[in-house]
Amino acid sequence: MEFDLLAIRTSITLALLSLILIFATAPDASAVTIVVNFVGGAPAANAAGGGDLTAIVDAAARIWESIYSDDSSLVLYVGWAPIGPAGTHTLIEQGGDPNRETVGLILFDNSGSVSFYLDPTPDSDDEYHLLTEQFQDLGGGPVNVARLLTQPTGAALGRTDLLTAALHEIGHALGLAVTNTSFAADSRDGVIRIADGLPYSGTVIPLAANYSGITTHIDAERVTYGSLMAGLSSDERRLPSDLDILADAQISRLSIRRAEVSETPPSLPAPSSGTAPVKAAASITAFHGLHRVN
Ligand SMILES: [Ca+2]
Ligand SMILES: [Ca+2]
Ligand SMILES: [Zn+2]
Repeated sequence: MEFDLLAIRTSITLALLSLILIFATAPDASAVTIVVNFVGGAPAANAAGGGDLTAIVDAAARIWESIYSDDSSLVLYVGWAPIGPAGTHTLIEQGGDPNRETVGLILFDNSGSVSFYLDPTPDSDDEYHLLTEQFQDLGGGPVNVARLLTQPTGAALGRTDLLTAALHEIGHALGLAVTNTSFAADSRDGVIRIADGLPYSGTVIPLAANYSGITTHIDAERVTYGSLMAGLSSDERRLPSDLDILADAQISRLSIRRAEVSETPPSLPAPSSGTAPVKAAASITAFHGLHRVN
């Protein structure tokens, strides 16, 4: 009898425990889910740091996932290939309402023309000693336009950060892609206007143009240096700025997870005071053509 009671208690406890586990491990009902699939290739011999491409792209995906609260999923195929520019993104499938990319391909260069830093600890930015945030009023109040980490140490010194390239290419997959029909519709006037309902509504994001027309990049000549979706240089890490976050939110009708934005990358709701001086556009000479995409 005593034994049976104990058995019953044990089974009730186990049942409760498994219920708790089910709830604890249930996926967030509303979250952007980015699934990363490695398709092959190996880094160039001049890459250093010892990190792994899939782990780095996964870390980049977690950063973007933490930013938006929509129930949406994106499958990304990633790999190394001798492409020339640091990274490329290609939209493979899109759909839904609102329209979003659902499947994409991201390749990183292994021709050796870019010397990548493969961060073995992609969840930590310890290799970069200085974080600079920039703010600029683009019509909707001073908004964060750059979260830039500089002063690299160790293997990060003199190299192009693969985590930054991954964050940048995922930024394309989340909306800023020429074949994305939402982007095509919104970019005809050369700017992305942040609509009511999003923070900093009234902000007008200028897009860069080149010989073939409007590009999928933020105009580095009109926005203070350091936006993730403006490009990237060696010896720096760029995290998504509020401007980058707003651009994809506007294009893909994504909701910004305001309650959780106080942590490292996004800090959307409260713009901090002060507009930092604009760094000379000369720094763009160090730009590693991230595009030639699409
Ligand atoms: Ca690290
Ligand atoms: Ca527009
Ligand atoms: Zn790009």
